[in-house]
Amino acid sequence: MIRRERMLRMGAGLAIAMSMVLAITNARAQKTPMGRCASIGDQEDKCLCAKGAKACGCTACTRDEKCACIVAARKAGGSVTGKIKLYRTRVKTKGAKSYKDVVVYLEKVGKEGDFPPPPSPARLDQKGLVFIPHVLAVQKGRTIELLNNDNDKHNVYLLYDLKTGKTETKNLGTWKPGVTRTHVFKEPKVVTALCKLHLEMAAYFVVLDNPFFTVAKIDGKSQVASFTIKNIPPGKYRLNAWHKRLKLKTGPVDVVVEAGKAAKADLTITKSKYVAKK
Ligand SMILES: [Cu+2]
Repeated sequence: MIRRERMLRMGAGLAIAMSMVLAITNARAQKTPMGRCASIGDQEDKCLCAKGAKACGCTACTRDEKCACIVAARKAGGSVTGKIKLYRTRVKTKGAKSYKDVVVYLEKVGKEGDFPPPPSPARLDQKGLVFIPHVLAVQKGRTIELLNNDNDKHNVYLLYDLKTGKTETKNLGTWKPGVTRTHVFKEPKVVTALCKLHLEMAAYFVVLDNPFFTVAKIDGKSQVASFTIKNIPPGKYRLNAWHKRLKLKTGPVDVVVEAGKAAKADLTITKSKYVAKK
């Protein structure tokens, strides 16, 4: 009898807690729709509304495909699509620390502040003694959640080169299983992430100026990667790429983006010794 009562009381407590969570969620949901739509971050086909953004006049954001902001951006913007080929080399594309990832990005688009980072966080997980993903491309200013989904403690230790040529280090700390911490990079750079407790763990943050990038994957068999960067405002840009070991054979290429059209641009990456000297 006593046990039953306790169960009932727990059930009632749970119901109250759940209704409180629902009430809070509803209150939040009601607040956001009147905000203006910022941009389509990270090429996601989702509407990302952020307060104070002036990029479009979407006053009733629906956060989905039908959002007027997305439709307008698609009509107004163009895309860049192409292939990344390897010159005189092959890479391993299997395994947690493979060489399959190529970050393709546009160097300068618009003015500072034209494309605020998405309000939703990016994620770097730690699971099975592996950082997931191995390469995380992220817009500067976007919050990154650093998860520990293992049964063991993990540490995140950052390494990056300064403009002076020196290497800077930053220890973000060590945390327990189930704990998530956050970090924000304010400047574009390439950062290596390590775990001091598990020396085999490594990941790369490629921090970029704007949301016009993608992480292309090299196919193991063909050794070619395909990419598309969408919703780009019309203009002339420089297309660049980052790979953890290979470099662009002839440097960044110029691309002209026109509204509603797909510009084609192929890139070749290779070992440093084959990179064309300027
Ligand atoms: Cu670790």
